[in-house]
Amino acid sequence: MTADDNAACGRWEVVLKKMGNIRLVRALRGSQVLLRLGMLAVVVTLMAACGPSSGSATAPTATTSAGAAASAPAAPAAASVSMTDALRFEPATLTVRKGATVTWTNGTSTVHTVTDDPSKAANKADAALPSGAQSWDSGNLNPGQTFQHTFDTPGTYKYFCLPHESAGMVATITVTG
Ligand SMILES: [Cu+2]
Repeated sequence: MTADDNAACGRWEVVLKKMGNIRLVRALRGSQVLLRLGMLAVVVTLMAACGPSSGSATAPTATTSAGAAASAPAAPAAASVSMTDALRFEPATLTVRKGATVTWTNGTSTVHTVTDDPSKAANKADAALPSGAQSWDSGNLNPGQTFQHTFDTPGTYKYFCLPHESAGMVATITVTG
């Protein structure tokens, strides 16, 4: 036993004697139990002394990594396209995820359509569908009207406006898996 250990033992003896438990002191004297108690007291004292500083140093910091991961770039599940007075779809190219619904709004003073049907295209290249996807045609959309289509098949869609195909009113939507 070292001097420190003896000192620790001495302190415990004093405490225990004050408690009037002399027999316990005699039973413990020379045994490892008293040494362990003394070391435990030192360790507890050190932990209490170091607690505040080490606690603040290792305090968990707030993290937003989970939120950042959840908002990682991904094709949207919904999107909007407008018809313009310049006889264009805006945006002319768009990427959405599988299952997304796109809403077209005719904000012009002219009738337009949203058509993806090769059989109705003057130029077959203006209409394209992934294999397995059904063709569609909104029919005439008067000023202020809207049309929606949901894309369940991934791939590239090229669509056009029937009255304005030759004017270049053609656009593309890419649907990601
Ligand atoms: Cu049009």
